This record gives sequence, structure tokens and C-alpha cells, in this order.
Amino acid sequence: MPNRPFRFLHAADFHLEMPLHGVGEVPEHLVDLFLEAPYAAAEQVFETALAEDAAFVVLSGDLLSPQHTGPRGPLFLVEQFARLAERGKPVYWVGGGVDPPEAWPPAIRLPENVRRFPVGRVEAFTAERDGEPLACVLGAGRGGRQAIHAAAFSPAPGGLVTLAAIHGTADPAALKQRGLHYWALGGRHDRSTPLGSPTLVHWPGTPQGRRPSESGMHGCTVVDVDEQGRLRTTLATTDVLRWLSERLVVDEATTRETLETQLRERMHTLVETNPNIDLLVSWTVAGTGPLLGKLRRGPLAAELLEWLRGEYGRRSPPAWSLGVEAEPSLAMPPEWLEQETIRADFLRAIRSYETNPDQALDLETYRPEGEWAEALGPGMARIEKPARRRVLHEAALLGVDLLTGEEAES
Ligand SMILES: [Mn+2]
Repeated sequence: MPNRPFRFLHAADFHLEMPLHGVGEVPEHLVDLFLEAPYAAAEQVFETALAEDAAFVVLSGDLLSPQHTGPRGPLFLVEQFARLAERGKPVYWVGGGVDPPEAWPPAIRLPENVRRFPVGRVEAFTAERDGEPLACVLGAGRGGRQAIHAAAFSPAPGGLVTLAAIHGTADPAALKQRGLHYWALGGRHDRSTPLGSPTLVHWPGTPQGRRPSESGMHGCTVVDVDEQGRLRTTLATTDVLRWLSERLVVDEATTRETLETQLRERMHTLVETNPNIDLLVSWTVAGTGPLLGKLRRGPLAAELLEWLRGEYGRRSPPAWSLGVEAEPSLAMPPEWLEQETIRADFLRAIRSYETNPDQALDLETYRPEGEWAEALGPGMARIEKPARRRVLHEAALLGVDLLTGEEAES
């Protein structure tokens, strides 16, 4: 049966309760944007649905924690939903970790066009246009952290395009077997499509990156469905502030001047490829040579940062540099292990932990009291590979850095 072509919009993880974070200080001219970005980006999602004339909108959870936003969050969503209602566009919203249906404040009424899914069982809605069915939208809220139960989802009879809205992760192979057209997933802040046709499995990511690690473009996904029921996804960017992580490589011959030229050239490329949006750039310098040592210690990193901020950070739109850091690398002369120094003792101890996986790290003694202890969880004492390898590597880097004198560097 040929389908009627249509278009819908898929978004998730607005996290209206979560401001931007992960930086030591926010310059005065970016403060408002830091606070407003989650709302501004979410508004862009609804703006996109209207501009692209999506038949309906699928929201895959973690839109807001009403407890933490206070009334502003729910009132904002109601206002946006109402804009879609005016144009006859339904919203299918499945709850995630922070937004199960019962978290919604009962005093704020959701517009009629919003369909919510129950927790723990699958409910099916039929999206229509002019009285004709366009698609079957399945969804189920999940309690706690249980895995997605793929077998509970089945395609609608008669070949009607079927979507499933779920918040969480699942094995794409298990989802593929169900024969649905589209898995509208939520819960990952990066955009990803682990499986293409004929079953599309897709996370649109959060509309707005929240911290330095959530770098690159963020937005929502416009999905086009053709007569054959084939789907095509397109990113619509919605972020109002973009985090970028840039890595430069230097060598023995690199001088401060050539590094400045590299920074300048890269910055121009960033501004060109990310036009009309405020940028937050973290710089990492890798490679070899004396300049790296100078970046690790001494005023060079701070001076470069000051220069970058002066040159690019106060333009409109600004490209604000968050930091300039030398990439940690453990390139060290082998004789360091043989010496009669504290550094050598330390490195030998690290190596012993590396070569004897049964030797417990015994980090329990360093475990802080109170709230932090809870955040770290009980597993800290029993760190497994590859976390164990990473911890040892970080410890070695830090130890070498602290136990190596200035002269030894040159
Ligand atoms: Mn989330």
C-alpha cells in the first residue's frame, strides 16, 4: 500500500532544568546566553516544526524536570505546544528519567494536542491528516533504568508507517528485528543513527550542548517519509551557543609566533564553518618540543588565552576561548624508571599496578565523605579495566608532572 508522503519532527533531551556548565568562569557578555540557552534552543525546535510544516512532533523524553525548573518550565512547554495546537499538529511525548507523566504539575493543563504515553506498557496513537492515517506512533514510558523491551513493539497492520518513541538505549539489532520503520529514541545528548534503512534507529541528541564535552552542532531531526515508506533524516540546528574542542599539533621547531598563526588560522575556519552563532572553544596543544613544556608551566598558556579572548572573544557573535592546554602525554625517557629518585619509585609503583591486575588499587581511603561519596557510588574501590588503566595513566601523568623539576624539562 503506497503511503502519503509526510514529514515529522523528532527531538529529545531539552533538559530545561539544566543550565550550561563545566567552565570556571563565564564572561559578563555571555551570562544571559548561558542562562537562556536551553529555553532558546527548545523554542527553536518548535519554530522548526512550524517552519518545516511537520505533520506532528515526537518528543523522546527528558524535556524538563518540573521540580527543578519551577513553574517556568511547564508554562514554557504549554506555550510552545499551544502554538502547534493552533496549526493542528499533535505532539507525542514519551517520558524519560526526569519527565514521567506523574512529574507534571497537576495545576498546569496540557493542551489537547499533547499525547503522553503510560509507564510500563505500550500505547498506540494514529497520526492523521485530513482524516486519513499517516502513521502509527507507539510509545512506552520506562520506570527506572530498565532496558527497552523491543518485543513489546510491533508494526501496525496494513503496512502503515510505524514509529516507536522510547527514552533509553537498546541493542540496534534487537530493534531492527521488530520490523518498525523508525525508532525515535531519547537519552543521548549526541546525535546518532546506529542503524539506517529499512529500520531507522535514531537519537536526535539535545537541542543545546550543555558542557565542553557536548561539542559540535546540536539540534532536532526533520524526518521525511516518502510514498514507499522510506525515511530520510535531516539535522535542523537549534543551538544558540556552540562548544568546540580544537586540537593543534606542534613540534620541536614550533615557536610561539607559529603557534599563534596556527591558532589564528583555525579560529578563522571555525568562525567560517559556524556562522551566526556564539562559540566556546577549548584548545588542546599536542605533539613534541619545548613549547609544550612552556605551555604546561609558566605564563604562556594564560597569555595565549588572553590574546585569543581579546582578538575574537568580544566580537559579534563572539568566539570565546575557554582554555589553552597542553595535551597530557607520557613520552618519557626509559632511564627515568631506573633512577634513584622519588619519581622513579613512583613510576615503578605505577608499573607494578599495571602489570598485576590483581593488585587492588584500594582507592577507598581517598573516598570523600558525604554527598560526593554518594555521587561516586560504591564501585570506586573496585575499578575495572579499562577504567583501571585510565586511572593509572592519569596518575602517572600527574606524578611525572609534579615530580619533574623545571631543569629536567629542557
Ligand atoms: Mn538526558
